[in-house]
Amino acid sequence: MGKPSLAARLKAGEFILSGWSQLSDPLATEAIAAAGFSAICIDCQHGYAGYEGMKANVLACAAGGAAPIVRMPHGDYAFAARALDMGAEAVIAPMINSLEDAHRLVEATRYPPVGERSWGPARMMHVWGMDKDAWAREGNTLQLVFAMIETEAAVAAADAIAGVDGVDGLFIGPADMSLSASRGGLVDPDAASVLAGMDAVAAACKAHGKLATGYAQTPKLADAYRARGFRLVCCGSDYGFVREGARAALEKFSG
Ligand code: 3PY
Ligand code: MG
Repeated sequence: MGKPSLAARLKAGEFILSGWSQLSDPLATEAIAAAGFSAICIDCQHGYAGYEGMKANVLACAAGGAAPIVRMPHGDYAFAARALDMGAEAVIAPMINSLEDAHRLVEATRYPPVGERSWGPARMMHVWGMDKDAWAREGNTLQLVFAMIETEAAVAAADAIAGVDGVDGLFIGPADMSLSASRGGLVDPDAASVLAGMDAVAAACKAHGKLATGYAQTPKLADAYRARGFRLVCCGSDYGFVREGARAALEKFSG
């Protein structure tokens, strides 16, 4: 791989805005990369990609020059390992609410001695130009693992989760975080509970030398993350881009 990895860019202090693939359309993913997003998250939890969609969109990221990130389906650790084997530079795991969840995640996604990820990196060795010994040494540091903090329980456990060896960072889900804090009363990514969750995650990541990251439904939220030292913010889905583009075109053409 000629370009610096996502891991290297983040560890060097770069702030990265990532796009978001919900539609599982490789052409849309490639277009988002061409527009300048240097990373794109393929959402396999609430987006429409299954395994084949994930595969096609990882390749589309490569074609468009963006780092592929995969949000795995909730609790599907086998899928996470397959996404890493396919070429995800980072995996985002939804609903990591406890130390036990974090250990389960690490077990599936990290090679020994950190975890128990099973060996099968044929494509990865090719992409990174490494032989098996080099990949066994480097794989755990070239591919990132993020634990999603998106419930009250997860916020309470954020410090413990950030302290787990093999977890590279925490990733906030503001919609679920506000839903959990309000006991189902509201979904408001800009809610005070989300800002408090951001502070807790920023402090936990700082204490353990990990990366604070998150999803931003609005530009205001992206700014709030950035002000707190978050380094990777996912925003702007393909679905939203199509809807907003269509709305703007209607306004323009209807005079
Ligand atoms: C949330 O806001 O809950 C998310 O999972 C972001 O996609
Ligand atoms: Mg969520």
